[in-house]
Amino acid sequence: MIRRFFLVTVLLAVLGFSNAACRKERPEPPAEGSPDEKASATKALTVGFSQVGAESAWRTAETKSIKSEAQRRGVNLKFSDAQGRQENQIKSIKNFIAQEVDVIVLAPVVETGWEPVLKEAKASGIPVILVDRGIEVSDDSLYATLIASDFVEEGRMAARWLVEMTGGKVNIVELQGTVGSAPAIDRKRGFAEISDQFPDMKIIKSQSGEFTRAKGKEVMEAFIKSEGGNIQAVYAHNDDMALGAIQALDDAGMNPGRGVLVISIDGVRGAFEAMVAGKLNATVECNPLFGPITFDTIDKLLAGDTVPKKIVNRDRLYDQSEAAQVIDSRKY
Ligand code: GYE
Repeated sequence: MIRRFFLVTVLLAVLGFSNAACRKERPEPPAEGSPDEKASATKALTVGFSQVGAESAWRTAETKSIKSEAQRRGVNLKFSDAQGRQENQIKSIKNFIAQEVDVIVLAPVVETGWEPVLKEAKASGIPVILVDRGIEVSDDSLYATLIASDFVEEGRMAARWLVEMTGGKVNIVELQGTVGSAPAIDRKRGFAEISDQFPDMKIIKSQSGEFTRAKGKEVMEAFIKSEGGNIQAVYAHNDDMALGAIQALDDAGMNPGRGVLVISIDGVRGAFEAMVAGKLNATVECNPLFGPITFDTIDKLLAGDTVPKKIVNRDRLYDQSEAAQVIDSRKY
């Protein structure tokens, strides 16, 4: 009797122990096909997201979209705001690697300088998804995919609109985005591709306004000081800088939207408000709502499905003619 009791106790202890050890390694999966199966598979996911910062309304909308989609799907999102600095992004990627996240999502502030840290991620077997901005690397196996708009085409769209409005005769000042960033480089290139075809379409000044409203205003004030009445149009690489420039033009009594044409890129609510007020002429939409597509892509990647190397978001231009009609339906 005593012997049997002893055996049972030992057996239970062993079973209990091995069960606990198992549980530590991997949680009991839900029964196959059960309604919770899919949700709980996603729930186990940990994703590190290294964001550029909060320089613009566009950026804030992107952050919100990714955070809320993560929450909706029960993904454990580790969010890191780099405050516009690449070294902060590199640090946070190293942290994500140390924490053994399942996937890293990176919105890279600039195009170059990523190889060493992405090699570390690759060596740890952690896939990296680039969102919204591309990078320059010699080995493109360092990232799984890039989800972004075609910034060159956005620049072309802005320039074509200006050609239509002016017949290709116009003096332009350009407010560039963050130096070295993909959208600043490509939006400048796309615009120039078109404007170069018109000898009287001249970019008389071009400088970075760092994608912010405050810097856009400051640089515009300097442009007004040096060029004054020569300025016939403003091309801003994002809406925030255009809104800053509009303030500077208003302060100088230069009548933005009429006396001086203003065109920008992003399509945020503030831009639609400025179009309704007649101060901004047009904006090229660049959709920041990355949440759903980012997590759909992560699911595909982890399921072993082939994911294209580049997923391109489609953009279009809005001008004052439809701003009032669509403003209420805008999602950001
Ligand atoms: O246009 C701008 C921003 O990378 C596409 O970054 C993005 C750009 C966007 O801060 O507003």
